[in-house]
Amino acid sequence: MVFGQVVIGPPGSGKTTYCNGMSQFLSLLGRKVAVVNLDPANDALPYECAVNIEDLVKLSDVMDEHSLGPNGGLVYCMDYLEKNIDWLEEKLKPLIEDHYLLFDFPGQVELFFLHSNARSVIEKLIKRLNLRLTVVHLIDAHLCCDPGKYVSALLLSLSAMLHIELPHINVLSKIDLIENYGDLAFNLEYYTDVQDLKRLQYHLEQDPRSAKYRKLTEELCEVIDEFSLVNFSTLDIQDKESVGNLVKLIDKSNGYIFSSIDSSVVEFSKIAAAPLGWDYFRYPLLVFIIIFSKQAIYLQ
Ligand SMILES: Nc1nc2c(ncn2[C@@H]2O[C@H](COP(=O)(O)OP(=O)(O)O)[C@@H](O)[C@H]2O)c(=O)[nH]1
Ligand SMILES: [Mg+2]
Repeated sequence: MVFGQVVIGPPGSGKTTYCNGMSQFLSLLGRKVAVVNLDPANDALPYECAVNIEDLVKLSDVMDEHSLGPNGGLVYCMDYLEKNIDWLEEKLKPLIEDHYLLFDFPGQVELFFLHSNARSVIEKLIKRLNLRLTVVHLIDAHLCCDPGKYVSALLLSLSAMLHIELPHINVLSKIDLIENYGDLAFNLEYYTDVQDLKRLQYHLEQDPRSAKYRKLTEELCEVIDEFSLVNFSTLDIQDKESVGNLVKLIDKSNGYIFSSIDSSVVEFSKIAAAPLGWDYFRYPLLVFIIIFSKQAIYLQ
């Protein structure tokens, strides 16, 4: 079984930095890690990538040839990747023997709640290569400083969870910088636990830009509340403890923590094949002697 992570999130949320930091952290834990760059807009990669979408399709070529902007170009690239999924499968086959996979996806958020191409790429890989993947959705923590942006981050997270349908962990990234943006309206737990969104209303109304969307925002908050699916972990990629806590969560969600059970299946099969060697009622001989001698004393 092959385990890994699908790293998504808006542009600048820290996906590439995360893949770099996470691959180094996991390597220190003794795992063999392969990072797969599926973002054709990533330039100057900080990590050594095992597979690069640039070898299949280049965003600049697509934009030139089809007169597309960067967003349209990225949708085209994902479409092209889906059509050429065999190329990616062939590249990954040698790695799945013993590697843990990290997929660095593009930041265009519509790819993960509107279009089906990226989801289809992930589904095909899971089926063909028998992968166990968790989606790690990075959201820049500074969005907590603006109630309107925070609600849109919640909505984006919920939409991505419902669209991709995989084990999913939402993460407030760059949490080390949050103090730089001034005081939050509530303590950090309020934002990570996503409790009682009605309390945001007062703060939303303070912003004249949000006032005119009051009713809409209220309804959106109700939808998020009713689904009750979104919460956040936090991450400072430079902090060992922070990365370690996230790894534990991810390992639980994709089943990595149970992977060593596979090797014990061999041991279990030995018991299954052998004649019944355990007896619910059996006592060691010594226990029998003690019970028997006690009874003998009692009878005297
Ligand atoms: N302080 C801090 N900066 C970060 C962290 N993660 C990413 N960054 C910075 O955020 C910027 C965008 O990161 P990048 O990985 O390119 O984002 P991407 O577009 O989602 O791939 C870069 O300048 C990173 O150095 C973090 O945990 N803490
Ligand atoms: Mg990137």
